[in-house]
Amino acid sequence: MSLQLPSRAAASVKTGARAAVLGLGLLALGACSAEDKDQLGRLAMPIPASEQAPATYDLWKWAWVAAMVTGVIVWGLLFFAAWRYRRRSTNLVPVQTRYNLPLEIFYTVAPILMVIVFFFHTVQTQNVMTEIKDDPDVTIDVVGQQWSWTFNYTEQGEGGQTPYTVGTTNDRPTLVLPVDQTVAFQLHSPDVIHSFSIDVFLTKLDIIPGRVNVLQVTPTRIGDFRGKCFEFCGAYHSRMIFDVKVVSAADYQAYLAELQEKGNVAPAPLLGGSAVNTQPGLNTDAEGEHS
Ligand SMILES: [Cu+2]
Repeated sequence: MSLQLPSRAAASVKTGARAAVLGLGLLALGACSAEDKDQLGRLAMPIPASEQAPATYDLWKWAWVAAMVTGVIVWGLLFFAAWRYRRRSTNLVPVQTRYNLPLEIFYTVAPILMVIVFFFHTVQTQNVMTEIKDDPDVTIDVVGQQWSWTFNYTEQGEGGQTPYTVGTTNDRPTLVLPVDQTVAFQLHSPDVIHSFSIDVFLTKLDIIPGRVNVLQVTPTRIGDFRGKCFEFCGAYHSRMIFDVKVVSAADYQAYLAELQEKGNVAPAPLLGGSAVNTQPGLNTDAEGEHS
């Protein structure tokens, strides 16, 4: 049984429903701040801040567009078929089609083509992300350890020494990077698998114990950002956050000099191992070691 309304009443119910949906939609959009709307436009991606980032951003954006187009076609065909070939009377069965060769060829070939296109663009993006130049401007040896980071500004101090910062679970470290310079991150782990990323760079790489993975990024925007470990690595994984400051070349040199002045300098990069377990702050019994 279906609800029968007089046609004029039905029309006004429809108009009312449409107005309500439109009103709610406008209200929802109106409630968004300009920042939210901007985020919607970027489909929640952070604003890219590296030379490599646009490749990931484009892949993300166009994958969404492709998915939406596919969705609209599939939903359209579904509703069209359901409506067009609906059962029109109780004693008449609609035409039962068992085979339709052109249609079957279409829905076999179309997804294969889509996968090929996605694969092609994914490989292209991956090539941008993993490209390694022979002469990066700056090399930073990064150690991801349970559960913080050590950043070694490799051989960038006086006399080829290495200024460094060490974070602990209690004390979030800061990574300082020069703008518009290619930075090679050499990634080390003395314990378990971690993953290194600064979200605005739209790239990341796993850190595997026993091998050195290299990620090269060229920051393009001065500012304060945030990085973190993207691989669940144990109880305090959530503390593996670090601050990132992208600064001018002059400010970068000043920062290195400051580290040097504070005595945060070593003859060679600190790559974890036994040093990690003796870090101040990691051992909760070692009261007072951590300031
Ligand atoms: Cu981790």
